[in-house]
Amino acid sequence: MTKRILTIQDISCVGQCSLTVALPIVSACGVETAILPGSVLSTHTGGFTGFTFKDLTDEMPKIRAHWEKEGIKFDAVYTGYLSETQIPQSIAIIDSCAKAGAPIIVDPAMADNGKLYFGFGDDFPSKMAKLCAKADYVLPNITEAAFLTGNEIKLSGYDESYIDKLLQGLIDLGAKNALLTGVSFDEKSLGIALYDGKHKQYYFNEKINKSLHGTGDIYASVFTGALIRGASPISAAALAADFVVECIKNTPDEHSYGACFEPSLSSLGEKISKII
Ligand code: PXL
Repeated sequence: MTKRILTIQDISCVGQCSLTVALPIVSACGVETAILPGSVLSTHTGGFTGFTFKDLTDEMPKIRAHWEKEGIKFDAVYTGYLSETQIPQSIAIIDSCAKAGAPIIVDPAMADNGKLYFGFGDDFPSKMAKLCAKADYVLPNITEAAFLTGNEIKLSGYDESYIDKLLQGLIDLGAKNALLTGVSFDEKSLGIALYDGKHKQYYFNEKINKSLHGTGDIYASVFTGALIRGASPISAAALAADFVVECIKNTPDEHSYGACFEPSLSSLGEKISKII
């Protein structure tokens, strides 16, 4: 039977991130995708100025109450960029609308390249950590993992012991599995580390020296879609990494605000069929 997931994150109308990425990608994976927009912005907050922001937090308890009345439940919940007030609301929705045993996937989208995103205060990571505690899979980049675990941010020149500290810190928050993105031990490769509290696995790709907004959202969306279709966590993590590399390669230099994932969408379902 087709699975139905819920994804909670913002709509950035223009910018190839959050819901405009999650909805097409998870759907292309063959998974019904219900959405809950936490806010509507004219664009994302990275690289644009003067964007609009409409907070929809007030709608969240009303939407939850209706779903509770209708008995609407989800086979997984996947959260992304949220504002502070949307974190407790998301936890309440997970508690009442996720089916028993439904995987909870948390992308703590709040920081990159050593800095919190525009508008997030220094106390935001501790709030996001509460949502991470509910996660079956938490998917931070290195900057986010360092903020969440209170470790120093190291963007290069680290070794495995640093990655181990971040991974263990994420598990200590309460997450069942930590999937860390943007891991690199040398100039040539970039990849992920997956840790379940006992075993650690890595997957690497060639490093492309191009950083594009929204690639974390593309990564989390492919991972979620593949996992819910039945792929193992490491094969979903690897497929998502390959997909992001393909999208970055398909993005012309003059396209600066996001990654062009659209040309790769049509082959995604077939790629998932090969790994399940
Ligand atoms: O890609 C993460 C993201 C999502 N939504 C909004 C953002 C960002 C990153 O900056 O600004 C609104």
